[in-house]
Amino acid sequence: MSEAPRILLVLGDQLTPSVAALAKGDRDRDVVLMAEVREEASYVPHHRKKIAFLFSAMRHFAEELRADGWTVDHVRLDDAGNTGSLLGEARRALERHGAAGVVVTEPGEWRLQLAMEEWGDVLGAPVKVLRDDRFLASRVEFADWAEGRKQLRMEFFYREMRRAHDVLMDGDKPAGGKWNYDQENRKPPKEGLDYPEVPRFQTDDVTREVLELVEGFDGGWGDLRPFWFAVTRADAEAAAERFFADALPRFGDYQDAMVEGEPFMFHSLVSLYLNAGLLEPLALCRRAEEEWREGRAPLNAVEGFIRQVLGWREFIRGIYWLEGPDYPRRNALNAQRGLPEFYWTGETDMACMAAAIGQTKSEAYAHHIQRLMVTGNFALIAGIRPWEVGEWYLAVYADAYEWVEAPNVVGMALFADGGVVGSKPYAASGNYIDKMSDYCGDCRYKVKERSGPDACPFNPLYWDFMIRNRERLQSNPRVSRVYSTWDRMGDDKKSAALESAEAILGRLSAGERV
Ligand code: FAD
Ligand code: DLZ
Ligand code: SF4
Repeated sequence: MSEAPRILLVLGDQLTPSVAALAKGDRDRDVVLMAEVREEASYVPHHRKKIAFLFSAMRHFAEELRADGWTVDHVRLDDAGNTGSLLGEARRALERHGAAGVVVTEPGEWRLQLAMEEWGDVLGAPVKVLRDDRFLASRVEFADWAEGRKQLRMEFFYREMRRAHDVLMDGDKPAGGKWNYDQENRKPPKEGLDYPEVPRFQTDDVTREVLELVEGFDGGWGDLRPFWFAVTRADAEAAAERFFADALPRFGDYQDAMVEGEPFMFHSLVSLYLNAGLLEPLALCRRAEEEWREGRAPLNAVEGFIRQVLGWREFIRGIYWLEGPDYPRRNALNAQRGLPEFYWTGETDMACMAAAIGQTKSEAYAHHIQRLMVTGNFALIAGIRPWEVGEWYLAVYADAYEWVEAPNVVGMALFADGGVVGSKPYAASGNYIDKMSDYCGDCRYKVKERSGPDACPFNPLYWDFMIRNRERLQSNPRVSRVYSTWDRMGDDKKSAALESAEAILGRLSAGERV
């Protein structure tokens, strides 16, 4: 008698042929289950482009697996009987196929991880959760690295990853003699730069059907069309190749720059593909290294890109699992203001915020410095509740899953973890934004004014933040000199700044336009 099949559950962000559940499966016996479910599509108001991307990529992946000999049971959102949850669909699939149990690769969020730990009891069938080996550092390896360290710093982790995976190394030395070329990667934008075209992919019948489905979906945020993301591995690889050829050489120089009307600049736009499993991190790093070794891209660009993928991405994930399920709700600075409505509407007079939010609404994308130093910085200095900021980031970006969103938001942008991810808050006044962008010229606010109704809101809010948190921050050697500057300022300037901040915060509380 043939053995009962197992249900190999593949989640929407596990679209990798070698993902653990498939690697451990038996294509002659097991059934692959993929399910579009309301619960996953609405636990935050995801960007419509993000939902469409994942649903279309899931459908394409299901076809690829079928062509590869797998039996795939793909449940559509509008299928009759769809229970709306992964657990419900696992139960139905167990019954439909007379299956002996469920095998799944560990999910990317505590929410699902904790739920899955109970699934076996609820379903009355064995549920095996396998390690996700698509990351270069496993949760256990990261925990081992972290153990006994007083502070976890990305730079040291990154060096170990470079050594362990022999990336950008000359023997046991870093290629070029230095581990990190970040100092060369902070050029402000200059006029006349020629930005590469972002690869935009045609929609096929599968994607068109998904777009109609998402159009009728009640929930979600942002502009669904025009839809241009890659939805297959082959197209995602083509998108990455375009980046290596067209943008990588200048990726480093202008990594931190922001330009009105240029949402993508020289960035790679690979995060959504990487995080859904359409691309693999080590392969991307090796391709980037090849561009340097072949003399087609400079070291500062290539090292910068590799540091983001091999360093930051892995470090951030390690922190998420190390710190535990309460991490997204941490609030070390006791920030208690609600998220201003303009994060959703984009209706603000601050040109930098309007640009970042506007392109987020249309493209489900903003690059790192926009996320960190514009929308993140504002939320930090205005004292917005971290979990509300987190929900916004988790919803609005096509690449957002809690394992990567939470440490970036709660840790890096808001310092709400008290210094686990970063050694100091990334608080900045308008001066930083002015230096790194061309936003301020057309803004209704004046970036050089420190107080008063026309002052750039980032200026008084910056000081208000520093003073509100003085007790906590002034002993930090990386921040203390800011307090010396404040202490040297005249009383009239100090009170004008704090009064302006109070006025702005009052307007935010009253829901008035800022
Ligand atoms: P590039 O600038 O081209 O960088 C290359 C790759 O490096 C990215 O694709 C990404 O995979 C990786 N990377 C770079 N920085 C980070 C980082 N800090 N953490 C993890 N990976 C990184 N990234 C996400 O993938 N999902 C998120 O939900 C997310 N939320 C963020 C929230 C905030 C507040 C901040 C400050 C950053 C966030 N990031 C997030 C990190 C980073 O902003 C995005 O990875 C990047 O902007 C994606 O665009 P790109 O592919 O063009 O990246
Ligand atoms: C983000 C997302 C969405 C929008 N929809 C689905 C879905 O219908 N089915 C599914 O399996 N996964 C979906 N996902 C991705 C999951 O939310 C993701 O696997 C978890 O958040 C863990 O990272
Ligand atoms: Fe942003 Fe201030 Fe510049 Fe306006 S003046 S764009 S609010 S930094």
